[in-house]
Amino acid sequence: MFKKILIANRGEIAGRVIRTCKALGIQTVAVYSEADKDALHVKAADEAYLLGPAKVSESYLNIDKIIEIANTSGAEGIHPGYGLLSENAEFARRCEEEGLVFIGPSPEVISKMGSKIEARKLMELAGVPVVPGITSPLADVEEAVETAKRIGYPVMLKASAGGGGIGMQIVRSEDETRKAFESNQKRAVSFFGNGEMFIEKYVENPRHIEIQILADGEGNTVYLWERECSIQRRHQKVVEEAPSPFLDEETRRRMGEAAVKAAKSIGYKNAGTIEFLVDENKNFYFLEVNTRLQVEHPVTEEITGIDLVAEQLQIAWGDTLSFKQSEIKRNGHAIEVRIYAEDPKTFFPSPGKITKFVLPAGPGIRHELGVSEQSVVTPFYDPMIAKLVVKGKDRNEAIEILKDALSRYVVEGIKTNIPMLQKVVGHDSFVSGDTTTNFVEKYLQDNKKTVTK
Ligand code: MV4
Repeated sequence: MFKKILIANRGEIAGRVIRTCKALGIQTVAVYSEADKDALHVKAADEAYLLGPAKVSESYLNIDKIIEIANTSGAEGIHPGYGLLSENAEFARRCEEEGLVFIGPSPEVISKMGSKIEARKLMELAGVPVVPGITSPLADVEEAVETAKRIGYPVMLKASAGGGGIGMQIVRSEDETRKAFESNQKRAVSFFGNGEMFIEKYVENPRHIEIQILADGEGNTVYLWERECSIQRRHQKVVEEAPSPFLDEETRRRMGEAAVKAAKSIGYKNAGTIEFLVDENKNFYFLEVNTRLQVEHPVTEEITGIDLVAEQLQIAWGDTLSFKQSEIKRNGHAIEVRIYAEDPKTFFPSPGKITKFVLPAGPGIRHELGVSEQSVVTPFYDPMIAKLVVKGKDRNEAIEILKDALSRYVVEGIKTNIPMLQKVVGHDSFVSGDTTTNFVEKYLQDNKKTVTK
């Protein structure tokens, strides 16, 4: 096993990785920006090195500096966490070149899955169900119009390099297609430096259900059930749970097997997630592959009892998976809510000093924290400050634990989305399992539309 690794991240996920390293006897190297000199991950690690100014381009995205610190500190590998450099193929390649183990999939896999069109094409070839649509980029607006007509409205126009809903739009007519094509292509160019666009049939009222997979270097690939992440606001997930209240055992198994097929077909190694859209009739369609550990990984850990970070480290070190598919259990129900430093009414970030931070404790309550009392939340990074994860013997018990925990969760000095989370979790539609992707729009009087502009 590794003796020492560097964690190229900050916030709760850096703390999460350090915790497992401690349990496995691995020394940890933190990196931080000037804005994070007092951050929790700096204190938690065995060593910590300054990267540079607050701006991510000069700190957490500074590949050269991170690699230099890894080499001089004697780290053998780098865990990228999520976001930041985690899905940057160039970073993974640079690590390899420098003899550092990138704790994640290969640069080739990251790069292929970063292109939504390429991913669609590969999955279609592998026999994984994809939404009806095309597998090569649209040449121009005329081809977009022809393709949309052939597929049948409504369709979804998407940027191949897309993420976070950018460069994506539902279109319901030829007129809309003409208007949407150029504007979304422009946005894709400015955000991703890549204007490749494609079209898919629009799946109405879908759920977002993703499958966690683990794959070692010998081709052993398993699925660790699903996470339902349908409750989102503007492509920002808010509540995630496992298992999905929507799936039956048959669909669950079919989705798990499709995810394993998807992963094997591209030679996936390490932890990954295969995202699917699931329609009202439980038809599922491949959406994308997330080539990283995800924010919501703890709900899978809670129901399986498997430490996903430990698995990532073992796989990256070259170990064989220590369990077979049939040995992966599923127990109880877990729900995660993301605590954001934001105004619950305007949804604007709410930076500032946390003057009081009192966390609920009790059976079934787990915290992943990026801050503590007296921490200063700066405007430079993602406003997620913590995750609250609960586990019950069933969904109803998990909801009760979550409601109680949220009612006892005290954060003062900054605003948080806790009131909004309480509305979601207390809503009859949530309790009954009606968790589709339009939940927030439909039930929470959030008049800002999610996809259409
Ligand atoms: C879709 C879709 C409906 N039909 N594709 C949103 C994020 C991006 N990765 C893909 N997304 C969607 N793609 C087709 N063909 C609906 C969405 C979508 C969505 C998906 C998951 C979670 C929340 C969502 C909110 C709005 C739209």
